[in-house]
Parts: sequence; structure tokens; C-alpha cells
Amino acid sequence: MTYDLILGDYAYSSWSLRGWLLFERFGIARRTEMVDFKKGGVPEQMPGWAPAKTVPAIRTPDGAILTDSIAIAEELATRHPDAGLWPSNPLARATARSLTAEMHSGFAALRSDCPMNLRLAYVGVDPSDAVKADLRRLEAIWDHAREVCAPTGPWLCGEYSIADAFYAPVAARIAGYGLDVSTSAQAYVAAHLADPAFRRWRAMGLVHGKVLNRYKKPFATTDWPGPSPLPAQAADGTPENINCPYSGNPSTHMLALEGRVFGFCNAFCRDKTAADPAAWPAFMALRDHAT
Ligand SMILES: N[C@@H](CCC(=O)N[C@@H](CS)C(=O)NCC(=O)O)C(=O)O
Repeated sequence: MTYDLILGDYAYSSWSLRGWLLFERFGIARRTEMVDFKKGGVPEQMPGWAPAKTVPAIRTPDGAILTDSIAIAEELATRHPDAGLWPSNPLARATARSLTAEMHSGFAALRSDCPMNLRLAYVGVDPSDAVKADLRRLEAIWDHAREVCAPTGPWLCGEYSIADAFYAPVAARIAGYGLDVSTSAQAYVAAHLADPAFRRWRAMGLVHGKVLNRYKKPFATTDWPGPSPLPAQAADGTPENINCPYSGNPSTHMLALEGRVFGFCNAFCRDKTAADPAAWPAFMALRDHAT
């Protein structure tokens, strides 16, 4: 028995990104289902998930359905006390809880004016005063968290916690819309863009799902401001590895990288790897150890 997790579109569903990071970042096993934002209504695509009508939602191994990301976070933290979802230090934990709750209920202007779109980045965006006020508030609470928690790394309250998972889509918005923020906020955004789990999600968003015109904004576009991916592409040829690095099934779909050919057992796993090879530890282990 494991968890079931239902998600929306990788490129556009910011709440789904939060829900997925809670599992992926803290090593919690799950079976994943997707709804297709191109197909129409989300609730109609979730038969068997009542009363859930938005994504993400989870079904626990004992059958509880959780329909909201903050409830999912709290329940996973309670059920997996050793996974580190909340900081163990009480001061840091209280601060992380406060930041998480403020994200969950706040930042309406940033969320509505700048919907997450991981497929592209814009230039020349002139944010409204309300969005600017949201950005100043983010700077204030992120700096406050760092003052209180004195983290030694890039995350807000010490080790990566639920608070960081909740702010990952905000980082994507600041990066994707080129929004002007303080130096410390920029460093926090950069940490998210470089985070391998975030990069895996984005890589899947680049190769799965359709472009949705309803998220289009009338701005010029530019390169994504995160780390440049290693140059890989789908290819023909005989792979070095007989079996897929993810499933162990026979290699049928090939990828070329640095003059070498690697195999995967399906097109999605090949393509998500080609989109950002360094984000996938099992692939990088294959690259570094295969001869
Ligand atoms: N409060 C919910 C919000 C979830 C949410 O609004 N998800 C969006 C996708 S990002 C959705 O499912 N929208 C479909 C709809 O509202 O019909 C949470 O925290 O999980």
C-alpha cells in the first residue's frame, strides 16, 4: 500500500508542483496520476477522487482523501516524522509554518497577474503596484526567516522544508517574469532554479502536455534563467546500456549526449532526460559509470 497522488499540468499547475515536491524532496513513495488541462474540467477528470475537485490531491494508504496542499503537507509531516518535512528546531519550525500559511492564503496579485509557466521566460514585464507590494512582502518574510533561523544553506529555515516547497512556484514566477527583487531574494530564487527536484519537474513540463494559450502573456520571451542543460537529444543508434536506468526494462528509445548513446524504455523518460540530463541522478550515474 502506498499513497496515490493526482496532479495537473507540469508546466502550469503551481499547486501540483508544491504537492509533488512534498513527495519527491522528502523521499515519500507514491503512485502518480495526471489530469490533462487541455481536456477540460479538472473535477470531471477525477472520478473516484470525490470529494477532491482540484489538484493536487492524495489518497493515503488507509484511504483518506486530502484535497488541499497545506493539509497534504501537514499529514505527510505527521505520518513521516523522520523525513524532515518541517525543521526539527521549534523556532525554525514555527517560522516555516508561518511562511507556509502566508503563501497558502496570500500573494493574490502575483498569483493572478503572473501565472506560472515553466515553458518560457519573459522580458519587459512592468508589474502592477499590487504585484510590487507582494514582492516587497516576500523579501521581508524571506529575510525575516533567514534572520531567525540562520540557515547555513540557501533554504529559508535551515534544511529544505515544506516552506521551500511552497515557495518554489513563486521563485518560478519571479524568474519567469523577470521580476525585480532584492539580492537575497534573487539568491533564493536561483537556489530553486538549480534544485534538481525542481529541474526534474520542469524537464517533465517541457516535454509533456500541450501549450495552453490561456496562460499566454503579451511579453517578449527570453531563455529560461536557470542552469543551462547539458546538450542532449533524441537519437538513433546502439545504446551503451541494455536496460533503462529508471525501470530496468529493455532500452528502446535512445538519447545522444557528448557523442554517446543511452537507452530508455519509453519516449517520455528519454525526452524528460534530454530536457535536463543533470537533473536525473540515475541517468547521471549511468553516464558517469558506463564505459
Ligand atoms: N487550495 C488548493 C488549490 C488547488 C488548485 O486550485 N489547483 C488548481 C490547479 S493549480 C486546480 O485544480 N484548478 C482546477 C479547477 O479549479 O477546476 C490547494 O492548496 O491544493
